[in-house]
Amino acid sequence: MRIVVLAGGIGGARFLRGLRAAAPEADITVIGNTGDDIHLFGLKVCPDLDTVMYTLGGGINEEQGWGRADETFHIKEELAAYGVEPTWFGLGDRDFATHVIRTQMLGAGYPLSAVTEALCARWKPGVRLLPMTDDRVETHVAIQAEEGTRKVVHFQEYWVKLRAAMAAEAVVPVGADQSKPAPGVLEAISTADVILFPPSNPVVSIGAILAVPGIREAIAEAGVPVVGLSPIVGGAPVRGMADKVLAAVGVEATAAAVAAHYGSGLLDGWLVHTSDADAVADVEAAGIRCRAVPLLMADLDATAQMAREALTLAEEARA
Ligand code: FO1
Repeated sequence: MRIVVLAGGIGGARFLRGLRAAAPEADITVIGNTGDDIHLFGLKVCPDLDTVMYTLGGGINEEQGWGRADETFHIKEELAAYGVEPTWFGLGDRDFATHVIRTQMLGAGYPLSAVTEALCARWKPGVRLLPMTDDRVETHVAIQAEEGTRKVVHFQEYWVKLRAAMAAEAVVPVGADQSKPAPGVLEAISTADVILFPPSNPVVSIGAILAVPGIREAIAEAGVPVVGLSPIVGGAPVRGMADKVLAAVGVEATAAAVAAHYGSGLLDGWLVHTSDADAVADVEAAGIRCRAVPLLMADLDATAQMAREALTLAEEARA
């Protein structure tokens, strides 16, 4: 079975570990979000691609959900000693090697998709990891500055430095509208047997991927079941601060509202957590099959069970 998964960072990567366990025979292609990418110290950092690669490749810092295990931060400390900014983004020594090689290969003319393939040759994630595009896309966030004027900051500054402490007035994947799907992306979608939206951030992760012209249309026209899993449980994100960016796009932080945001034009099925069973009727009324199942990725078995539920709902929607 060919499965295509649109994935962001931590939530998407953890879900993929469960999916691999639930469907070991499946051929899984991940379309990874690159809107979180940031250029630091002359290096290109791809947080969501690296989180998927490290998580599935066994190198992730498990508690954090990002960055490498067994990390040290000598380079970061030395840069800070020189007074170089930013100091608020925790790049570890092991992680720096990934960004050095990526930047070196990009500088030699390799597209991001080829770089990602080369990095995955080491990590062997057990899935095909494709960036959503080879073109530069970086999500920026408009916030209310002190003196009541608006300021635009890079998504990572909003997320990591500012901890999303203030409302996001607008979230823009800069460059998306001029970008093209990376090689293999549209082909993977058109040959998929099922397409999954894991519990990634609906705005800055799944939303950024859908903002690449051609991807949303390809999914809508794929003619195969598209099933998503709610990242919102009981009116709040299970992890992260998705509610902050959902508000920026006028979407209420509820399981039903996120399903409606994706729309029945995209989604055939939607899983909500058992505590949100009262949302099932609303989602079904929107023309999307819905089921309430446990959606907390407490461990591999729980996550694998979620993946099985998603694949089962997809088969019901296919019929
Ligand atoms: N997240 C943080 O909250 N603090 C950090 O210092 C931080 C550093 C970092 C370095 C590399 C990387 O790949 C990810 C990193 N993240 C950090 C997570 C990152 O902001 C998020 O994973 C995504 O961008 C959102 O999904």
